[in-house]
Amino acid sequence: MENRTYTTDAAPGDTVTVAGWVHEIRDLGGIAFLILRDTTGKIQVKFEKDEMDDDLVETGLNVQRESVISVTGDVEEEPRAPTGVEVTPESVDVISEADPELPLDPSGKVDAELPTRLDNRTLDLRKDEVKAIFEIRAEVLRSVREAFRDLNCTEINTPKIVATGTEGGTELFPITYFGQEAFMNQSPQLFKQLMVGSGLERVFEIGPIFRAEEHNTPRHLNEATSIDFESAFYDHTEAMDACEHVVRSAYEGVAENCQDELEALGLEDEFAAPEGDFPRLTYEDALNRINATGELDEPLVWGDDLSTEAEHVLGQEVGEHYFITDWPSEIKPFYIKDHDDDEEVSTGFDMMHPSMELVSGGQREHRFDHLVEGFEQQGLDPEAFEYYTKMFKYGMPPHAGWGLGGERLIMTMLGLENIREAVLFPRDRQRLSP
Ligand code: AMO
Repeated sequence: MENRTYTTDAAPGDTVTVAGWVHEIRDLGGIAFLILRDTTGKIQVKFEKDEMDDDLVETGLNVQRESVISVTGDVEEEPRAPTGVEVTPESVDVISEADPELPLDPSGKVDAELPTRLDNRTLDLRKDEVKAIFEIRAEVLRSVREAFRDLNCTEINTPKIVATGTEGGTELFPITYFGQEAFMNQSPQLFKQLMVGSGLERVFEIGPIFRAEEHNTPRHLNEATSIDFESAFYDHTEAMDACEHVVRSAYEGVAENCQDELEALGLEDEFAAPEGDFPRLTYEDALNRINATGELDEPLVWGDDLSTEAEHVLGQEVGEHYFITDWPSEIKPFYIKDHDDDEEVSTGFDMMHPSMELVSGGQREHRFDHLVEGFEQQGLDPEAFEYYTKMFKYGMPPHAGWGLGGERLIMTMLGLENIREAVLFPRDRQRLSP
């Protein structure tokens, strides 16, 4: 639109054309105010009924809320207006009239349940506090990319339609691929590993992962955004350092560039980037600390995975981001390397927020014979993965990496109650559209 001025740029003395949505109309009798909203903010438009053309007043005050209009007029200082300025209109153009019945109220005066909000995301994102989540999400991804650049990584994109799963067979979404069975990829795991053996060495990917999780929970999605890292010549401790850098950078980017958004969410005072190094607890330490609280019905024993409840108990004990290292080999996937001096213990790690797991990673098995053995032990057919394993015969460096759940990072950062709040159009058991 030619000559359009954003509402926040409209300064006293200017003649402007502002365009956006009718947020509110307040008719006080002789005088009426229309509040116009655009992506930058809101501006007051003043109608003095006796002094203005009747048609202009009628157009401006009879328009339905949430209609798209443009207003041309002079901007003046007005301390009583919400932003300190107001526009006296010369013309009002109704560009797209809204239905009087709205499925949800973007002014937020009437609360809507999450399903209604998700069904009407366009209207939902007209609310400052909802829009703020997605502005912050964009900032997180920008900061994360920047952090990967600090680490000299190359961004890659790998296939989402694949022939085999990697993260457990029951969570796969099968699809038909020209008459052949195929799946939506659960993780870029094998592809990112293949790239550390290429000339690229250190890579990252930000992309969708697909998990056919059986149950709806507040922290699981069927399509999530994974932030994946993999580096040649890294061990698991170096991978953890990189993980810390990336997560901290995401927080710092938001703290630095999203003050208005944090304010819209009421988080401006409490938001802070994690300070200091993330504590690194071994799995054994973790079990001991959980068991010592006596809060679980049954104490955990070596080889148990951590239940949601166990994660909460430990999260409360630690109270900040932390790693759990040295997991039992038997509960980590085939691609995770065991410690050289004890094959019962793996180099696998998880990075936790006090409320949930955010990251899994580890050093990888790069020795061909051990890798093939690992497949067999997990009941997977190494031949189905030949495209992957064979590259381990042609010079594969030791390497390590991790995968970070993008929505969980945003959810925990902003204290959202449901992971769906951090996704525009979530996919879960009930939700395939929009
Ligand atoms: P994992 O399966 O633990 O590891 O996934 C890594 C991280 O991705 C996020 N995540 C999810 N978020 C929302 N909904 C889901 N259904 C979901 N599933 C996973 C979590 C989790 O910690 N290949 C390995 C990573 C690696 O070793 O590099 C992997 O996929 O935050």
